[in-house]
Amino acid sequence: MSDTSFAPRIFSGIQPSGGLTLGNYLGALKRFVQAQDAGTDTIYCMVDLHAITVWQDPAKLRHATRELAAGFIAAGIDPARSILFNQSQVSAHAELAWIFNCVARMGWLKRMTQFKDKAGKNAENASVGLFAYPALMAADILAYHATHVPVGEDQKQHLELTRDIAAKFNHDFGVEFFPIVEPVIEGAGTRVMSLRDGTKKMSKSDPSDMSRINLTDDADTIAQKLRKARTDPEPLPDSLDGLADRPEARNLVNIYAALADMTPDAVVAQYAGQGFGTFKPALADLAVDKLAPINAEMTRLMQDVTEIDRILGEGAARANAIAQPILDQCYDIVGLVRARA
Ligand code: ATP
Ligand code: LTN
Repeated sequence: MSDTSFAPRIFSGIQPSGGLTLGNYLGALKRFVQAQDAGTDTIYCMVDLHAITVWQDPAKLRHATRELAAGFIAAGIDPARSILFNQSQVSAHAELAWIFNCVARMGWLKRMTQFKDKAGKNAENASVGLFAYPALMAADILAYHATHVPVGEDQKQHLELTRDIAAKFNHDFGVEFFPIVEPVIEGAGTRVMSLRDGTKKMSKSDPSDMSRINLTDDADTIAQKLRKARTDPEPLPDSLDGLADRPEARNLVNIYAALADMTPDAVVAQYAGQGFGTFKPALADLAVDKLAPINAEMTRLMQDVTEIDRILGEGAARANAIAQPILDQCYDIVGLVRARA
């Protein structure tokens, strides 16, 4: 059920915690561009405050933030039509996150699987920020009264928490102030899996570079990684049911479908009976075809980081103009005195 009392507005974020992967492209960036091109009000954010919940080398963080901005633009985000900025330049995110730290319950955050995965066995030594991460994510979205959030499947639980925070705030203060957001998770590319293990998500933080395709990989590297991707000796079946217990094969079919804008059913119908000796080179050609122009444009944009910083500054000013009045109203609802002229 979507919240009809708020105008449709899309918000999403990506962490500048490393290079972009094919998973980020298919699960997030590609959808961001579709939403923008459909004429929806779109706000996209490089969530640098989320990135520092785990250690980031300052010089690398700066580089990753600019490279991520270049990735957004190269993939088709137009800073004139979408608002594009980095989170730390708009203080409303951190301020609203504090309010939400006081709304969210310990028990809710303890259930978050991303925290458990990222903190691992050494949870006592994880940062407080890593634990509180979902309250900041809720603030990102709700500071703009966004109604729809396109993300990959791994973020579903965080969006449910965002809904819980909005509902509890509205209930506690007797208002209808924050919208109950809708996750937008659909299609074949919402969970791209590792090329080495079809049961693990493709991740920019996986120690093995062979497990992922980076948007900065050149054509030969992409072809080589797909050729070496783990599969099985069977040919492709004639229906998707035949891939139920073949996760690696299913992943490559999904990637093909998402890149070609086809359904996975149509892909197996086209390649039924063919082995991976045929399918993998076809997939490599398709991937290179789609990713090479993005790669080339990122390289070009990265030659002028002053221009990237200018775009982010301008985006931050536009974002702030929306978020600040919402934050002011929120503080007033909570009973925080605002006496400055
Ligand atoms: P890490 O892999 O290091 O945990 P991440 O790439 O998951 O980082 P973000 O950069 O914040 O973290 O993710 C940005 C967006 O990309 C999110 O919407 C996320 O759901 C999506 N995404 C990330 N990995 C995948 C994947 N393998 N398949 C589909 N979508 C993905
Ligand atoms: N938690 C997300 C990144 C993220 C985000 C957001 C996504 C931070 N804030 C707001 C959508 C909306 C991740 O780790 N992929």
